[in-house]
Amino acid sequence: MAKTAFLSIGAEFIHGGHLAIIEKAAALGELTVGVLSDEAIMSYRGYPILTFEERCNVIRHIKGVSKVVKKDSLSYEKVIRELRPDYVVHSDRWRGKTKEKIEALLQQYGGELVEFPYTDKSEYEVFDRQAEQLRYMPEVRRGKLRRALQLTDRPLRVLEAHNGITGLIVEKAHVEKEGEIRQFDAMWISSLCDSTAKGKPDIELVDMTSRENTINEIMEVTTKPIILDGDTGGITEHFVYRVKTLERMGVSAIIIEDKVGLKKNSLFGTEVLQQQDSIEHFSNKIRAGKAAQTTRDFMIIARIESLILEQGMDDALTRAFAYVEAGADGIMIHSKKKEPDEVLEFCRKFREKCERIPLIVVPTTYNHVTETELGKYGVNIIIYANHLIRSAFPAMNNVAHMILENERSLEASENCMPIKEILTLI
Ligand code: SPV
Ligand code: MG
Repeated sequence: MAKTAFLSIGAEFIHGGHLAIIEKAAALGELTVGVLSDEAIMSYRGYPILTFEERCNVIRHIKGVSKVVKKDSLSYEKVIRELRPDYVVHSDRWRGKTKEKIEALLQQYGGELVEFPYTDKSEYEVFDRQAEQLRYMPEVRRGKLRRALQLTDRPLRVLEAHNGITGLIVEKAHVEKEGEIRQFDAMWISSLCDSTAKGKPDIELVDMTSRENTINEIMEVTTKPIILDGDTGGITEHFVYRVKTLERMGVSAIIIEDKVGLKKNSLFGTEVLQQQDSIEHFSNKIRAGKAAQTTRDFMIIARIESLILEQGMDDALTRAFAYVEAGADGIMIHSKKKEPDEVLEFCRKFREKCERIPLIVVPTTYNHVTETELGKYGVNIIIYANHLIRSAFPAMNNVAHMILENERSLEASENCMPIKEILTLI
C-alpha cells in the first residue's frame, strides 16, 4: 500500500520555505495537509488574516498536496488517531512539548516523525517578520474583534491594559490546558485604570489626547484587538470626531455609557449623584457615531447603566432595544451586585428578542460566575476590567513601605523581579 504523510500548517502566509517542506513531505507519500482552523490559530497567535476557506484553497492548489483536512486544534492527537499517517512531517521549530507528544502517538502504531529545517534561506525569515508586522497595522487590527466574534461561539476573554507593559501581559499571558493554549482575546482600555495609573479620579478628567497616548503606547507593542472604554462619549459633536480618530488608529470598538453630566465610576452605584441620559439623546449619539464611521470593522457598543442606577430591569431592556434600533453594534450591561442574577436575567430576556447583537458583561463584583455559565446566557464578551492595576498597586505599595521600615531595600528585594529578568523581559 502507498505510504501516507501528514503535515500541519497555518497557511496564513505561504512562501518558498513552505513550498519546499510540502515538496519534501509529498516525496514521502500521499500527502494530507491539516490546515489549522481559525479557532486554533486564534489560540496561539491571534486572528488569522485570511479566512479558513481561503487558506484551504491556497493549500489545495499546491503541487504535491493530495488532500486538505481541517485541524481544529494545535494538538496532533485527533488527526494522528484518525489518519494514522506513516509519516508526520514537521519543521525543526517546535512549540512546548509537541514533539514528544507526536512521537508518543506515532510509536503506538509504528509511524515516523520526519523533521526538516524550517528554511535554508534567510529571506524567508524576513518575509515571516514582515508578515508579523502586518498584525500591528491599523487596517488589520481594527477588524479583529468583529472577526473573533464571528469565529467562535465561546465568550471572548478580555483583560484591562493601561500601558505598554500591561498590554504585553494581555498579549502574551497564556496557560496550556488539555493540549490547548488559553489566552486573552482582546484588551480593555479602562477609564478607571487609565485614570488610576495617572493618579487621577475616574471622572473623564483624563482627556482624550492623553487616552490616545495610552492607546498608542499599547498599540506599539501588541497586536490584539482593543476595546476602548469611552466613558459617556462626550457631547455628540465631539463623539463623531472621536469615532473617526479611533478607527484610524486601529481600535476595534468603543463602549459608551448612557450617562450625562459629571461621570462617576459605576461601581459607586447610587452612593454618588449620577445622571442617566435620556433614551432619545443617547440613541442620537449612537446614530451620529455610526454615521461618522468610515469602515465596517469598527464597533460602537452601548453600555446600559439602569441596573447600576437601580432603574429596574424593564428600563434596562427598553434601553437595550432602543440602542440596538439606533445602530449599536453591541450591548454592555453593567451591574455592581455580588450575584450575577440580574445580569443573567437581562441576558436571557434580551436574547429572547435579539439573537445576533453581541452582549458584553463586566463581572467585577459578581466574580464567582464562570465564563462557561455566562456563555450559556448568550454573553459574547467578558471584560476583566481592572485586575492588573488592582494587583500591581498593593505589590508596589508594599515594597515602598518595606524600604521605609528597613531603611534599605534588601528585605523588599524578595518581592521584586530580579534585575536580569526585567532587563530581558522586553
Ligand atoms: C472601567 O473599567 O473604567 C469601567 C468599568 O468603566 S467599571 O469600573 O466597573 O465601571
Ligand atoms: Mg470606565
